[in-house]
Amino acid sequence: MKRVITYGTFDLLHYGHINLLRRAKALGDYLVVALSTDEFNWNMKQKKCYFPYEQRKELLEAIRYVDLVIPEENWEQKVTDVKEYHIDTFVIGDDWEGKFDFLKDEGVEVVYLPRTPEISTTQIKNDLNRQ
Ligand code: C2G
Repeated sequence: MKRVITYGTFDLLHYGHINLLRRAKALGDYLVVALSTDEFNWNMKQKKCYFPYEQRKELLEAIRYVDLVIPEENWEQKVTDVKEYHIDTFVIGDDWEGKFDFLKDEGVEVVYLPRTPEISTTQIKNDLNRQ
């Protein structure tokens, strides 16, 4: 049973997120998604989510590729998460290229996947504001 983990905000869920989750799941048998809490988003990523945590969690749990959703509350928890959930592979979009290589020291494979072009939550918000 190969276990994969990824992290993110996943606000205004879109096909770029789904492409990431599908490819992440294809790397193993079990996918954990660590979902950024509203506090973490605001305090550490200066992101104000449209959907609060519970609704973003519900949306993710409805996706066939996702097996478990846990809260992401800080930048440091990745090292303990990979131990606690017996993770073999960490996956994230290549906008984070190189940022999480330290997880290799925990015996975890680190994979950066190409982002899906032309779509982002920010782009959606901007387009809607222009209408
Ligand atoms: N993503 C993608 N293509 C897009 C948009 C997003 O592949 N067009 C990927 C991102 O690279 C990330 C995941 O989808 O792997 C979730 O994106 P965000 O919600 O923007 O995640 P982010 O705010 O980058 O949070 O500790 C890590 C952070 O929590 C990552």
